[in-house]
Amino acid sequence: IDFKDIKKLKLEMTRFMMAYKFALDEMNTKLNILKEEFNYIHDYNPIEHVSSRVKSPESIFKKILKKGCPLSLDSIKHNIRDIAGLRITVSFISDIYKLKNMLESQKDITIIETKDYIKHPKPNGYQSLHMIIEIPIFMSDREEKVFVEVQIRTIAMDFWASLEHKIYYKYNKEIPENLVQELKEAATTANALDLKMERLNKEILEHKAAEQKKEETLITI
Ligand code: 0O2
Repeated sequence: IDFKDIKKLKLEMTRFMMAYKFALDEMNTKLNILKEEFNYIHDYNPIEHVSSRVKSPESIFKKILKKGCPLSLDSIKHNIRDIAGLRITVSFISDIYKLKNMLESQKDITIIETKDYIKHPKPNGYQSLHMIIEIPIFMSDREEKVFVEVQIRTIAMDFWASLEHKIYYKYNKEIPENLVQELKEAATTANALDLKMERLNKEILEHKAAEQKKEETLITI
């Protein structure tokens, strides 16, 4: 290959990857707006934590080869939909669906696919809501549509997933059967905790609303 070709390819690749970084910047801004506005209107913030990452070129190449798809930027753009990844941790299961609806109703976001691993957990116990969305990025000379993978989960689900991820790699993707079983039990426990916290929160909110109503009646009297 000519040196010029390598230089051209490198420039193309950098430009290609930039679009995904911009997509994440855009999504982070959207989430910050939701966070601030939600806090203002409802006096509470459902978003606990947001993290994002752009997949490394090495992982992109590995994935495209594993999928058996052509090795070109065009093919990567269409076939690898998690180059830009966003993970949102929220307080309660109901917040997951609230956030999903909020994102779905934004006009510039197109929902490509939704996988609900909360209603249908993976056999190992994994729970989260996954969405592949598409958003437009406006650059100096063009508009580009970019896929972003959004994972929304509770703190308990995130706690489970990060430990399971570590174990998965520690055992080189072959977790011993007893650990598989225990992890599944831990996922059930995490779900029970989520349900309990949701119920407690509901009780607290109802109590708060009742107190407020009492106060309002007193004021009008
Ligand atoms: P990493 O290192 O987190 O990026 P895909 O492989 O994405 O084309 P798939 O497998 O159908 O298609 O995607 P899915 O089910 O939406 O899951 C993709 C991502 O969800 C994974 O990315 C993980 O981040 C997370 N995930 C899915 N299943 C599990 C699980 O059992 N345990 C944990 N801890 N995380 C999970 P990557 O690229 O596999 O990994």
